[in-house]
Amino acid sequence: MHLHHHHHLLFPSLLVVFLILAGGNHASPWEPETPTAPVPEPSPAPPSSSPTQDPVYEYMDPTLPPLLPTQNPKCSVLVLRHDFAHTVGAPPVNANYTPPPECPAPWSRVVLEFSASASGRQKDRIAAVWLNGAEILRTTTPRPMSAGVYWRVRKDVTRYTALLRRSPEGHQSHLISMMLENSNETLHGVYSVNISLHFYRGALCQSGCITPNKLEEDIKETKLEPVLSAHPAIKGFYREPADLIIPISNSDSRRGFWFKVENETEVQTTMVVAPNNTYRAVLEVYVSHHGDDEYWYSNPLRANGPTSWPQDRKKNNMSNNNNNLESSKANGSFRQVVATIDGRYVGSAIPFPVIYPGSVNPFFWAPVAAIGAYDHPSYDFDLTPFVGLLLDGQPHEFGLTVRDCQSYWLVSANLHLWLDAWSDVVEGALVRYKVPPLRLNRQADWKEQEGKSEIEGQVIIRFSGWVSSTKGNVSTSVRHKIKFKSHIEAEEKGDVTNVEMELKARTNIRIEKEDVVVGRVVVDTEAPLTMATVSSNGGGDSRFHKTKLTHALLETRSVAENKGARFSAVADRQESEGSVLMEEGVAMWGSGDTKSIYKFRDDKGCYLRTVNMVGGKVKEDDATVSCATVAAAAAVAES
Ligand SMILES: *[C@@H]1O[C@H](CO)[C@@H](O)[C@H](O)[C@H]1NC(C)=O
Ligand SMILES: *[C@@H]1O[C@H](CO)[C@@H](O)[C@H](O)[C@H]1NC(C)=O
Ligand SMILES: *[C@@H]1O[C@H](CO)[C@@H](O)[C@H](O)[C@H]1NC(C)=O
Ligand SMILES: *[C@@H]1O[C@H](CO)[C@@H](O)[C@H](O)[C@H]1NC(C)=O
Ligand SMILES: *[C@@H]1O[C@H](CO)[C@@H](O)[C@H](O)[C@H]1NC(C)=O
Ligand SMILES: *[C@@H]1O[C@H](CO)[C@@H](O)[C@H](O)[C@H]1NC(C)=O
Ligand SMILES: CC(=O)N[C@H]1CO[C@H](CO)[C@@H](O)[C@@H]1O
Repeated sequence: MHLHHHHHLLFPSLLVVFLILAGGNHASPWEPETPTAPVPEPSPAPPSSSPTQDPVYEYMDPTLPPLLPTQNPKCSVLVLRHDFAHTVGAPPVNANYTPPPECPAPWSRVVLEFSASASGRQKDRIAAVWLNGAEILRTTTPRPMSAGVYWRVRKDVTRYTALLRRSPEGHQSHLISMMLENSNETLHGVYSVNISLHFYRGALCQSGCITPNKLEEDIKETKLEPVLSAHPAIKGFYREPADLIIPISNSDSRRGFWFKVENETEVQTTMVVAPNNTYRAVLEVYVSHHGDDEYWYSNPLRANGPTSWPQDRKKNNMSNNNNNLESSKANGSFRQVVATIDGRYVGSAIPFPVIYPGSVNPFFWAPVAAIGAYDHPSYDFDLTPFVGLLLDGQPHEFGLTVRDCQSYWLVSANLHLWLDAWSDVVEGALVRYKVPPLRLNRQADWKEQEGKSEIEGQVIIRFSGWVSSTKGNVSTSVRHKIKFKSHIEAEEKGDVTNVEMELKARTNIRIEKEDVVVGRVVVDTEAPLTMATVSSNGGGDSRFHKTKLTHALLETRSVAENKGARFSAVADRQESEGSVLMEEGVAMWGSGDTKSIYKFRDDKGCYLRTVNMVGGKVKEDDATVSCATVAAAAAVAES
């Protein structure tokens, strides 16, 4: 089957498959201290601006199609509608959300649909959506180069059922909030946003599920027993939605529920009292990087390293290469978001370097967003081994920090707790805790603006604990391996730069009951990035940058539980090439080609989408659910 994509396609056969990186978030973060340059940015090719301002031009994040069952959602509710015109410094916009009485929980799926349009040219902005202070979507807006731009993000939010349903205390109404700081003063674009929730009940994969050609064999070979598919993220940690979700977020929400982290010594904390009948815990962390760390993945290791990154010129107002101004954007190209309980390390992740729609070369990302830009990945830490420490009825301090960070990061987390309905008191203990520090080998060799920086490190972390509830005495062992390598090089007085990053992480979770293994979860993640830039004088104060960039997010998950096993694999890759003329940090002119290849495979089926954008125009947009095609594409990619 070969399908051509026009906006949104329904894939009845993929009913149960969800977006892992559903839409996109965008927006170059609002930088209050950087005045928006008055210079209009000519659009290279795309949309002729529409005088009627009707949404006519779709920006997209070509990932897995969201769950679109042949059956319609049981209920759909528009929960928030707002025009973000001049919202700098304003608190989040709030609306009451009432769980739909005509389709009460439980739901087989809940899908959040974020649809937005821009009335004109605008910068990209960071935004988030919270439900009762718990984050459910971190997103960036695109960087619309004309009026009429619209886009959609659809995300499986079933894991937030505890926040979406009627609360046990009987409160009918919940608070949904959204933050998007926009300024329509210099660029006049107003962002109009609608947020809806779609509730599904009943089996989502009835008779119409795909019978993939090649997959049958795979299933036999690996003795996998196919079961109902779900969003890959849910497979690993949220097979059943939690009973209670406690936000680890800013209780002073005037500037949003997220915490702003300015430096590595700053630990943001929330006190939490866990119910005495908690038997499982997962911490889900959302992060985004801004300001001096917008390009952390390409930051050199010393303050007066290369200054040719376009963004440095913006801040430092450099018109030529020979001034040896200090770059504020040093500190190396390594960041690690770390979660603690009472000061003790309980989990960490090296964040996937999301490239914002205004970053590197804005013409790369219009109309196709960079990986994760419209729906930032979140990071899950299984805290079940620590549950025993939380069962004393006392408040415990949950902390979030970003190692080696510079100003600023926006961080928040959700503590998902599963409660034993049959018991008032659960017991548990942490048994093993081996958490060596992630030691980094840092090397820098710079002479003026030429040289190189290297950072390398790896660590294996292990902890385990038991929790005894009416579900039995269950031991959970977590093994987390992180491997990181980054190389940054500059030649020709900083005019030629090369950035390479490799990030690999593997989480193994083993669940045992009476010394018998009853479950296993393995999540493998890889995030390679390469970026090569050649800069030259563009005339006057401008600089001309030619960039070639490749990046990818690869993730495989497998879950074995009782007699069932499931797996999923996502490979989301992009290759971009193009030029941009920057003047005082503003893209004056440019062009970009981006090829996106998104591959998904699980025990139920496959999906491949290829979008080829040339000079800002989509030249090819193909999707297929043929596993043979996906396998062939995989073979090509790996050769
Ligand atoms: C928001 O919803 C309203 C009412 O359904 C519709 O007219 C408008 O076009 C929607 N806007 C966007 C950006 O989807
Ligand atoms: C910004 O948007 C608001 C609300 O739509 C409007 O009243 C105001 O005139 C706009 N400002 C500019 C400079 O366009
Ligand atoms: C870190 O940031 C906090 C909050 O802005 C500030 O109070 C503190 O002085 C900073 N620490 C360092 C070492 O810069
Ligand atoms: C950058 O420097 C030039 C020349 O020194 C000056 O005219 C311009 O106003 C400066 N721009 C900013 C944004 O500081
Ligand atoms: C939870 O357990 C602790 C310690 O056993 C006890 O002090 C506390 O009262 C219990 N809390 C509730 C709500 O039962
Ligand atoms: C649960 O099992 C662990 C060993 O796996 C044991 O040390 C602990 O005492 C058991 N707890 C209970 C309440 O039986
Ligand atoms: C690795 C590194 O260079 N870390 C530095 C980051 O910046 C802070 C202060 O801004 C320094 O204290 C760290 O040593």
